[in-house]
Amino acid sequence: NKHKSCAIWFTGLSGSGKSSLANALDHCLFTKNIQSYVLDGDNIRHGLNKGLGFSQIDRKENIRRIGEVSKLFVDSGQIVSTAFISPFREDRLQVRELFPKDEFIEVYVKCPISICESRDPKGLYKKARSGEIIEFTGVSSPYEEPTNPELVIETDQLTISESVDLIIQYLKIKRIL
Ligand code: GGZ
Repeated sequence: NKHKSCAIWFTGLSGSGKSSLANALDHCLFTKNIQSYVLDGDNIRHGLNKGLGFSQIDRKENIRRIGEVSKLFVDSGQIVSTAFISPFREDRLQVRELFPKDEFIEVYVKCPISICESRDPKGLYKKARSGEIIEFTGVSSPYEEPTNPELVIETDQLTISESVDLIIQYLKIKRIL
């Protein structure tokens, strides 16, 4: 079970399916006896990044720290999957530059906002539309689409398991698995 370690950087709108995909991939890697870990809002924004909000400056710092932590996971030999909106191209580019080219895989989790909004599991889009939440990505704060992601996964077109298969296939082609 020798594998290369890398960071799999999921980016996309709230409700696009980043966390679901990262967790499904993590589970799949676990069944292959590959060391893997998921960083997401639950374990980062409530801990290390408690106190950071959603202004452009706070998001930048959020992403910068997550990039540095991801690097530590890769140094420790794991495959780390991160599930953050990371809406700004410049911030994602800054993270990319922390890694050798073949150890950073940007996955654009692409989904029309109308569908993300119809999912709205936490009712956040509704609150954003009413103005109860300000600077909400896609509504009142920008999402800058990746221009050159390693992978694009259209979550309104594929099941989670089909999406995981695409990522696994990519990792095999790149000789990471
Ligand atoms: C975007 C927000 C906001 C605002 C709270 N804008 O669907 P969720 O709930 O579970 O995921 C969203 C999460 C986004 O945090 P990230 O750390 O991924 O964002 S970033 O990468 O831009 O720093 C959403 C919730 O936090 N949330 N307020 N204003 N998402």
